[in-house]
Amino acid sequence: MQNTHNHNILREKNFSSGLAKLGWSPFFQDQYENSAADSVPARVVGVHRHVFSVMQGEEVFHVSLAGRLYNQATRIYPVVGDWVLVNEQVITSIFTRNNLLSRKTAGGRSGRNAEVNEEQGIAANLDFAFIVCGLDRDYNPARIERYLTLTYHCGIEPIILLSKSDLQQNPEQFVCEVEAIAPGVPVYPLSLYDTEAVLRVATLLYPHRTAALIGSSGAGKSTLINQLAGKNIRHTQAVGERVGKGRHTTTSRDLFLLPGGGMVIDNPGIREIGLSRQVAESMSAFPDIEALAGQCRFSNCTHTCEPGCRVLEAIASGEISSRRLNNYIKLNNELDYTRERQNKSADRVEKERWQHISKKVKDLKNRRNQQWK
Ligand SMILES: Nc1nc2c(ncn2[C@@H]2O[C@H](COP(=O)(O)OP(=O)(O)OP(=O)(O)O)[C@@H](O)[C@H]2O)c(=O)[nH]1
Ligand SMILES: [Mg+2]
Ligand SMILES: [Zn+2]
Repeated sequence: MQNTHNHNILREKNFSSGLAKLGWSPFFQDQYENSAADSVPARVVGVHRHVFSVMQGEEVFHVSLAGRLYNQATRIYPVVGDWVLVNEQVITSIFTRNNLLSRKTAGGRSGRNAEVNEEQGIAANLDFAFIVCGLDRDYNPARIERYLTLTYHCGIEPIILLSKSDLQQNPEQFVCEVEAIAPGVPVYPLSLYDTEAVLRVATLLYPHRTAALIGSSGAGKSTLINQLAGKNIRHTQAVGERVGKGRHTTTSRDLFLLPGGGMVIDNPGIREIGLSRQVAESMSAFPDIEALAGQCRFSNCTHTCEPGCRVLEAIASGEISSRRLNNYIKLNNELDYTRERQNKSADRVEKERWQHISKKVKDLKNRRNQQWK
């Protein structure tokens, strides 16, 4: 039977080189040495509801998740890039992650009691996150700042790729602009028609490194994967041809092993990156403004009109651009909105609780009245 065959391959102990190719490191080896002898490590390369594709060596197997893990209160669910232990086509445990790229989901739609700010894991154990932003109407420095905040918060090194550079006369101008908002972060132009640029990305991933591609729908993430792979392994589609409510061409997250040795994870475009409270509070994309804000005369300074505002001084002297301050303030406002929503939902929960209690009291009264009759 196919399953038994798979399992026998999985059990082969001579896997070290195969694992290294998939990004295995001493961090995981240490964990493995303390684990049950009859399970083997594998890397999650695809998640399809309750079926997980895992890779071991060159082969991909489809496995399920042990009910015990599924029902755990902590609910650690494998994501693409995770290292897991597999025994008899079942994932029996998930290795502690090096890092996890995650974002806040809007929540609340799936049920009244759904958490407003649920963290959704995107990918685990990454060496980089490639923030892909097209130099077409997708271009939006404020959005890049938000992606940066997200990656910093997750402890993942960002690299910015300005795709569709062929659509601009002077792409270097955009590179400079983005470099100014992302101090110390590599920013590269990228184009479908520029093999050298694609090669540069491939080199960043060699050997055995893993990167996730994030960016809006239509930014060119899958196009890049196809170029790195040297063949069409991902379906792509022109922005204008996208139909239906989803609009996203890519709908699944998958990890691909590239011929050059690296690994990339394709993601569906993120329509809106919700920042969780902790992320927004960390605000790491604006360390310059944060440092200045700490020196303002008033501790609750809004940096809009207050006397003794160090941030406004820095803008007057040209140290910081006013556009950058605007983005900082916008992010702050979003944080307030998130808080407000959290509080609102707490109020609603409280209200519902009281409605429930008062109904019970009413029922009880009615029953009592009936007894007396
Ligand atoms: N001119 C130009 N067009 C590009 C380039 N890269 C991608 N495109 C086009 O942009 C469109 C969208 O590309 P995709 O790769 O499907 O975008 P995506 O980021 O994967 O989108 P989702 O899967 O929806 O998240 C396609 O029509 C591509 O041909 C580029 O470098 N130059
Ligand atoms: Mg895609
Ligand atoms: Zn101030």
